[in-house]
Amino acid sequence: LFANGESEAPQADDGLIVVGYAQVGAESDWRTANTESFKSMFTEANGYKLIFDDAQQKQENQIKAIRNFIQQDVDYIVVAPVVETGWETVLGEAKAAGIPVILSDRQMKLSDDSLYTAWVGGNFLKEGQDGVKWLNDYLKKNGRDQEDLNVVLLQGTIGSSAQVGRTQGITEGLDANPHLHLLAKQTGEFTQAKGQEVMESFLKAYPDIDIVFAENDNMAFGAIDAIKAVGKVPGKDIIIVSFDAVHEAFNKMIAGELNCAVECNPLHGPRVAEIIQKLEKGQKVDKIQYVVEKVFDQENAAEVLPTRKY
Ligand code: GYE
Repeated sequence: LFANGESEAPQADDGLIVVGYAQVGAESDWRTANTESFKSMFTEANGYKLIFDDAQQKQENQIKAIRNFIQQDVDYIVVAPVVETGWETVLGEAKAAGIPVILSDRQMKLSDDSLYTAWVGGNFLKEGQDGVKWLNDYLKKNGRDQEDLNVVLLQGTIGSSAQVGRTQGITEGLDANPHLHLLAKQTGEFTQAKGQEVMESFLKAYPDIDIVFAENDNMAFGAIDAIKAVGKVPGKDIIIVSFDAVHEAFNKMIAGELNCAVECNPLHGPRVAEIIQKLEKGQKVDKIQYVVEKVFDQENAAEVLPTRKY
């Protein structure tokens, strides 16, 4: 109690490390798992106060959130950037305020890499390459590698590093195989509803689609519904390859409706906490930290599902 009888204003961050997390949104199962990973790691019991912001897939909202974090003088700012570009000004403000910025999940393309301390996430280019490699192996195993096949691509949020990397890996891989013909590519914004809508329009425009690449599982789920609606069998009449490998993707592989899910691990909470703990101790951290990821298909889905964490 103060002399005037008033008690000190409660300090929520007493002794706690305050972390502001500028999250992309809630567009997919992957994203929900990522949010959950941060919320369960950055608890008071673990010594943190988390200020969480959902930007609803809009960069302008994320910029506002970061400015808010700066104003509140948080100890660390974590950003999963919606898109790659356009961050210099606001990160310059964080730097001027002396607040370290850690990137997680998607990357930024910056003119000055000293604007962030470290990044941890998946290797999206490699994921795209792995998806095509799986397809080539699968076609060979099934005696279809000499067949001419038509492909469509459902892309993620245009300009996000997850989209940029996966699209590059997929399209370069398709270009290298003269039997695979990319008919069209379009964004489905990483959501199931938009994935379904775009797939419906693809099916109308192109009656002979053999293969779909969906840059995340949720768009693949939408595509599966669109394919069923035109009386075709997903996973058989049309081969589907997707990315993330969330629980429901395993269920769909076990049901025979999805052929392949390239893993992208969303459980970055503990990884970011480890970076923060090192920085707290004054230790050096690796600037770029890729998470190792696998590829799953109908042959191993049932066996692997019980061990999946998201
Ligand atoms: O694949 C998708 C999510 O950035 C890797 O964002 C992430 C992607 C993930 O909406 O499901």
